[in-house]
Order: sequence, then structure tokens, then C-alpha cells
Amino acid sequence: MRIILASPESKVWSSRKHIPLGLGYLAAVLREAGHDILLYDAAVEDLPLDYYLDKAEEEGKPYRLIGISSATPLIQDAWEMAALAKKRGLITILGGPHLTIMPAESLGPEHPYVDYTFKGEAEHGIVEFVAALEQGKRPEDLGIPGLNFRHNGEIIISPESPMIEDLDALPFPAHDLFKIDRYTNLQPLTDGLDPDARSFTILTSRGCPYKCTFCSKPVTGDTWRGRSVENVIAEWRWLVKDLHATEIGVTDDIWNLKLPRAKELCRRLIEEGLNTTPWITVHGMKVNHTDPELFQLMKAAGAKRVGFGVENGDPWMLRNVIRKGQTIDQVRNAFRWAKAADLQTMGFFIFGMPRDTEESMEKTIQLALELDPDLANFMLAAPFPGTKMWDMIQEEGNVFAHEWSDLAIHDAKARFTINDGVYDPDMVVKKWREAYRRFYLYRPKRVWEKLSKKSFWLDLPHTLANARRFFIGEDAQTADARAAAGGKIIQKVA
Ligand code: B12
Ligand code: SF4
Repeated sequence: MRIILASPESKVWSSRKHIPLGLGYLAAVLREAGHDILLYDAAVEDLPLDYYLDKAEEEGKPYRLIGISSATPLIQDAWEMAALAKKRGLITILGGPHLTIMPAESLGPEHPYVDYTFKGEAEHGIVEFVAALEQGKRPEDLGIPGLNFRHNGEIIISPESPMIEDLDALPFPAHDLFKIDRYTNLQPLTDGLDPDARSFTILTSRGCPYKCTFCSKPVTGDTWRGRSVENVIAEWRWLVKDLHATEIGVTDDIWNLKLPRAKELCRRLIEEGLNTTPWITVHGMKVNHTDPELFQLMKAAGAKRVGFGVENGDPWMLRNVIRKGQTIDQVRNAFRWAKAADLQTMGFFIFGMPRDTEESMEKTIQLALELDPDLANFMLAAPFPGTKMWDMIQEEGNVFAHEWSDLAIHDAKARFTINDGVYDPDMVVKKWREAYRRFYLYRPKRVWEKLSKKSFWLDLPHTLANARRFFIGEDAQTADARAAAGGKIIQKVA
């Protein structure tokens, strides 16, 4: 069957474009089952979806099915894409994080163009689903775990698709189907835009046993499942030797959970001579699963930069609100060891968790200045359904949002309040901007680092737009805007 696997064009701000790896996995299993797949990532496509649909019809081999992936802030865009495809006669199925949390919402009467939704990891389910369509059967009748649909006017939600235990049994993602030259390098805000980048990502494991209260990991879940080192090395070799990767991003939730395995992976990269392609840990490592040797091995294995989720500088906040399972001393050690191994460092910090006060946010700024990573990423807390933080706000406060896209991370606005007489969303935005100014603007060393980079001047309009966004802002979230947003999102069907 001819199938399109698509990611909608995101209207939420992002400085980077990365391959949608989940779709890469689905493309791989469907290709293995003999289907013809087009990966359509609207973020990098010049041509509209209609172009591919017209062309396929002209060739007499039309596409029959479109599978669309969506995170929560992108769901409106996913609906628009599904509506367009439905008009052209395709069967539509939506999957990904948002559909795993809210599988019924997209099957409601407002979205008649969505035929199916899917909860959870879909490598097994999608193959069964497509086989049924091809054989003229109704997938609804097969009890496929994860598959949701309408039946006699009712929305039927199936049990979640079981997590895949043996990740080694999966084929590698269909990296070769991505138009890789159209993606940005992994961290253009830090490295500048490299027009020749061929940046791939890799998942060495899925899931994370920690339960940070802000973290939404509906798909990969709380059970850590690691691939064998040899299986990872084989994919890495394909990326470096055959697909000519210029950099690789490890995008696991927590790749270093098992310290000996992480070290073994580095040793094997060195032995295989795969350490000439730089790699980074895109979303961070966990500080309390590190030691000096790990960082030295990473450096020798080609790692360029490591990131850590620091989140907050107040030990009480870390322990009682964020429940990060790490101490500030462990944070300090990890930064020290990584720097000693000559790795660049990044720190991720969150402003405006429930209970955050001016004092605790000040401690966060102080810690960022003390750790002095090469890149500090200050984020405003964004509540996603399914997290502890979301539940807390539902009980004690109000979300300022009227559509899901209002929850986008990196939008320069407070997204909620807690009615405890202490929490102040305006103070949150003020301290957040202050963090950017104090870290990047008020220290001559930082300013000079930026000005002396070629990329600063080559990409000046982009750089200035980012500067405005982080340092000045648009003050869009006035009291009126909050009132217009109507307080809470109406949670339709869970
Ligand atoms: C790498 C990554 C990115 C990359 C690449 C994005 C991408 N499209 O893959 C970048 C940096 C660009 C990115 C951006 C964003 N991300 Co991101 N990202 C991740 C990360 C760390 C890994 C994604 C991944 O590869 N997962 C592993 C694969 C195997 O899972 P998967 O992609 O979900 O796909 C599986 C299933 O969902 C399902 N499936 C997926 N699509 C479909 C489609 C169909 C039809 C079917 C049937 C099934 C199906 O099958 C797949 C295979 O098992 C996750 C965390 C995580 N652990 O998932 C966050 C995560 C997905 N991101 C998140 C967010 C919020 C965003 C942004 C919206 C941030 C923002 N600006 O506000 C943007 C959205 C951009 C976009 N186009 O999606 C949240 C989503 C939370 C939520 N409730 O939706 C997550 C869970 C992080 C978190 N803990 O908060 N992200
Ligand atoms: S933030 Fe990181 S450590 Fe915490 S639960 Fe999420 S993936 Fe795990």
C-alpha cells in the first residue's frame, strides 16, 4: 500500500528542525512489510501535500492512508492536515504523544476527518492495522491494542499498545527516507546555522524511571528499555559510514541510566573508529548517573557537548515540587567533571513551577551563573496533561490557554497561576527574562563570545529576533489576554 507518514508544520516557535524519529521507526517497519512510504515533514517541505497526492494519482498509484504524528502544542496543525487529506479521499490515523494522552478528543464530532487514533508505541500496531486495510478487513474488528475509533456513534478506546520490550528486534529507523539536507544542525542557537549539516538523531533507549513532576513522557513511559550496545553501534555505523552524518544527537530520555552500559557504548565507538563524527546529548543527561571517567570516555568517543537538566537552584523545590531525584552537589560535580574532560556544557533551567517564588528563582539564576555552562537554556514551565504539575494546577489554579498550542515550550508567557496567594505569574516572566539578561548580556565575557562568532554576523536577522524574544519580549500575556483565554482549557475526553 502507498502510505504517507506526516508531521505537520509547527506554528510553535523552534529554532531547529530535527527528523521525526518516531515516524522513521514506523516507516521502517512498514517498509519491511512491503509498503511504499513517503515521509512528509511539513517543517522542511517546499511542496504542499496536494502536490504528492496529485502526482501519485497521475501515476495511477494513489496514496490510501496518511498517518500523522503530533505532540500536544501541534494538534491543531495535525487536524488541519488530516482534514486536507480526508478531502482527498485518504484514510486518516493520528498518533504520537498527544494522541496517547487524549486518544478520544480527536475522534469527537468536531473532527470528522480523523478516522482513527493510536495510543503508545506503534511499530507492531501499525503493521497489523495496514495489513487489515490491505486485506479488506475492518481494523476495528481485530482488537489491535492502541487503536481507537468510532463505532455506532460511540468512541471506542482500546487498551494502550504494550511497550516494546526488545528494542533490538526493531529495524533501524528509515533514516535514508528523510530529506536530511533540509534539516538544521541540532543546536543552531548555539552553533549557528550550518547549511551543510547532515544531522541525524538516534535513540539508544526508551523510557525513564524518574518521575519529575513537569515531565510528559506518555509514549516512552516509566520503564527504561535499553538497546544492546552492539545494536546501537550498528545503527551509528550506518549513519556515519553510509549516510555521512556530520553530527549525531542522542535523544533518549536518559541514555546514561546504566553507567557501565554508557561507558561501554563510548568504548565501542572508539574501537570502531566512529569517534570522528561529533555527537551531543540533545535533551540532557542525568547528573546522578555520571562519574569523571564517563565524561573522559565520551570526549574520546567524539562527544562535543553535554546537557543536564538542572531545573531549579532551590533544594526544597528540587526535592518537594520537581522531585528530580538529584541534589545540587551532584549537579555541581557533573558540570565540573564534564568541563574537566573538555566537553562543552549546557544547563536546562525551568522558571515558574508551582511554589516558585522570587527567592527560589533568584537561586536558580545564581546557580546558572555559578555553573557557567556554555549554554543556559531558561524555560518557562509548561503544564502538559498527564503530568503531576498539570493535576496540581487543575486542583489549585488556572491554566491561561484556550488552545493546545498555547502550551508550547519557549513561548514567552506564563501559562498558569496557582491560587495560593504567593505564586505570581508576572514575577515568573520577569525573573525568566532577568535570567537571560544576567546570564548573556550583563557579563562582558559572554557578550564577547557571541560577537566573536562568525555565525552571529552571518545570521544577524535571526539572532536579533531571538534576542528580542528572550531579552525584551512582546508582553502579549497581559491580564486581559489571560482573561480572554478563559482560565482553563476544557478537557473534553481523556
Ligand atoms: C527528539 C524530540 C524532539 C525533536 C524532534 C521532534 C520529533 N518530531 O521527533 C525536537 C527538538 C524538534 C522537538 C520539538 C518539540 N517537542 Co519534542 N521531544 C523529543 C523527544 C526527546 C524524543 C522524541 C522521540 O524520538 N521519541 C521516541 C519515538 C519512538 O516515539 P514517538 O516519536 O512518540 O513515536 C512513537 C509513538 O508516539 C507512535 N507514533 C508517533 N507518531 C505516530 C503517528 C501515527 C499515525 C501512529 C499510528 C503512531 C505514531 O509510534 C512511534 C513509534 O513507537 C520527546 C521525548 C520522548 N521520550 O518521546 C520529546 C517530546 C515528544 N517533545 C515534546 C514537545 C512538547 C515538543 C515541542 C512541542 C516543544 C515546543 N516547541 O513546545 C516541539 C514540537 C515539534 C514537533 N514537530 O514535534 C513533548 C511532548 C509532550 C506532549 N504532551 O505532547 C515530549 C514528550 C518531551 C517532554 N517530556 O515534554 N522534540
Ligand atoms: S525530566 Fe528527564 S529525568 Fe525527569 S522524568 Fe523526564 S526524562 Fe526522566
